Amino acid sequence: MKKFRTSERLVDQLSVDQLTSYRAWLQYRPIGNHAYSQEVKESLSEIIVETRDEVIDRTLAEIQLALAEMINYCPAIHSSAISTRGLYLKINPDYQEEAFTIKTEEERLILTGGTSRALLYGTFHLLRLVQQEQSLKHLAIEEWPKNPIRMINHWDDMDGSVERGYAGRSIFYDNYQFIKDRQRIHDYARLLSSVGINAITINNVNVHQVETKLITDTYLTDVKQTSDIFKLYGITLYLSINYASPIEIGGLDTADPLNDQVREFWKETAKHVYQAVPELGGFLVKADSENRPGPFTYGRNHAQGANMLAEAVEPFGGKIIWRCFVYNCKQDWRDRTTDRARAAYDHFVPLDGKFNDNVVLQIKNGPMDFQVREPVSPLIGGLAQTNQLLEFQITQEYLGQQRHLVYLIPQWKQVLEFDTFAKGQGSKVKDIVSGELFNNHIAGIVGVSNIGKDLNWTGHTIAQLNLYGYGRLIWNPDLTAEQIANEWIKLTFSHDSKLVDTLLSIVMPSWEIYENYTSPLGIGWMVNVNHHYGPNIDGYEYMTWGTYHFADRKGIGVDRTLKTGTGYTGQYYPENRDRYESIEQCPDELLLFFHHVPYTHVLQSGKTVIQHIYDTHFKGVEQVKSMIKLWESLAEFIDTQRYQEVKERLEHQLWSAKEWRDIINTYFYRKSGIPDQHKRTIY
Ligand code: GCW
Repeated sequence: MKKFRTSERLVDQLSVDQLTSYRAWLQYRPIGNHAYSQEVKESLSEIIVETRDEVIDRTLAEIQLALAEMINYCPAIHSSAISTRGLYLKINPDYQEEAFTIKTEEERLILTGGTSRALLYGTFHLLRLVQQEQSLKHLAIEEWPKNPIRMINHWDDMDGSVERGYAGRSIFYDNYQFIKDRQRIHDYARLLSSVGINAITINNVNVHQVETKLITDTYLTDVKQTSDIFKLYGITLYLSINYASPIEIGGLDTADPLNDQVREFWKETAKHVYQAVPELGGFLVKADSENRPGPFTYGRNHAQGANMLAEAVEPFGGKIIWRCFVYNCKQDWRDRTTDRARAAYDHFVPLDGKFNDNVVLQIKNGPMDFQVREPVSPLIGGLAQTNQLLEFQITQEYLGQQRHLVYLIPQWKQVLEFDTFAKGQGSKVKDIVSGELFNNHIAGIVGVSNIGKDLNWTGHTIAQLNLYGYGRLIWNPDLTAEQIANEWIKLTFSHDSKLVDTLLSIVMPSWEIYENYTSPLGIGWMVNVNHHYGPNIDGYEYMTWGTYHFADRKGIGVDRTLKTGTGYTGQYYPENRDRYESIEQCPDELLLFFHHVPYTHVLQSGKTVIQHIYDTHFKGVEQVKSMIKLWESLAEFIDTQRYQEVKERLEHQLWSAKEWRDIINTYFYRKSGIPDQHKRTIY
């Protein structure tokens, strides 16, 4: 058995430590516990499977690889039982497509799935249990994904760069060509399917000139070859398209959705694309957003735009995923009446119920743009008759760009658990985006990828946890952030209890720590323009992007109330509206998102806003110092490469946190003239 099946070519070039980084959570470390390893060998002595297809072949290869590595045993595969032991793989068409059960029956383990894809998921689940050394003797596992679509969006451009990518270049493209060696894509597909991802877009939502041709013969063979790889792992490929394609590649002078020639162009194009890639999931569209073309140019609305495309892909079972990140990015900063936070709701709620069945709207989790703290987008719950997908950002654009250690699952948990009150109490986001609350045909969650060509996939080793956690969380939103991190630590490093506990104490508070030393109380931004890294409080204050904090010598915050502000609070159902509208009841962490208050305003915590700013910023830096100490205590448990890489990033994080602390504290001290009660150093 080769050391590492999926990357033979890479393996020859890599050191043991490098390979460890590359393997991420699929380590398959040898199991030292002899009794347990014996138990696994007996339970999985052989594999019985009656039907075969390409996904089942992957499944079988995975079991053989994993067991060879973990217990040095390679089970034989049979089409019918020859002993009373072993793992039986069965397909039961009565199961939901992706559901599986794993049951111990006498001496045998029975893994039953709705389809071969479900067997693949069940296998990864079982192998996770083995790596965590959990007994297989009395299994009665029943699993099904809460979200039907579990998708990754790549913002990869064909020149090989990745928009908002912090882990190296694209694994798909270089110099406007598909990369010929597709080993990385294989290994990536395998990682994704191991956490239940079932859909992917491989090109940026900002579709530039060359990428517009992905739906033409120039690239369709490559698209098909890429799709074939993902298909092996049960993942459906989608493409981002340029709304202006009829002009750019169709030779027309318009992209008006009601124009007959435009409609004909899309019908023909869809037909052609589906001939080449019959399994394609559909198209993802960013229209009328941040200078991208869209139906507004022709005085049409987004339902007209989306439905025209939906009709074109409908004969082939295709879907149109339409993004709701639509706002005026050319706003005048002097204009206090326009509020970017309102935009998605204002554009799309009037169109509720007007989209075709094969259209699904993709909504960012917050009304602005993936900040460290935002309220939940009121569009979720606001749309009662429209398919919708929730969009998270796994890549840490505003959260330290994978140089800072930030565990994102706690943030996403808050979003999913948020009660919208759309149908009364208990109308949680997780039940809306799963399609359950409003009985949607198409539903689920999308995440913007955080991987690239870096050997460890994510730049920061601990950022692997965000990808792992994303998959696990959207499969089952009821898992806690701690459970997910616990699993990941055991799979990725070891189950030594000191390591597990220490690493948990590093990752669990990391989001709050990042918030402590960056943008306070829900106000957001305060970053450098364009690249969005590091502090620059007024960076966006006098620009066109609609992201302002309005700090002056007396106070700070955006008044989004109905009474005196932009009226944004009115987009929520009454329970949330009233809570956010009231200065007294608005949660502290969102106060400046909803209200403009004096620095001396007293928070629910009992502190003034200004003292809160000073305290959290001093505290945040101390917390990063503690993280480093904790990490250093793990040196003996972790291979040199991963240990050093994380340590270096943590040291940079400390430097950066100090910059944030001193710049923010100094800025607000100079603006307000109010000293720190504890007389710490402010410049
Ligand atoms: O967060 C912003 C990013 C853009 C991105 C855009 C979007 C792909 O800064 O880089 O473009 O959102 O989500 O469309």
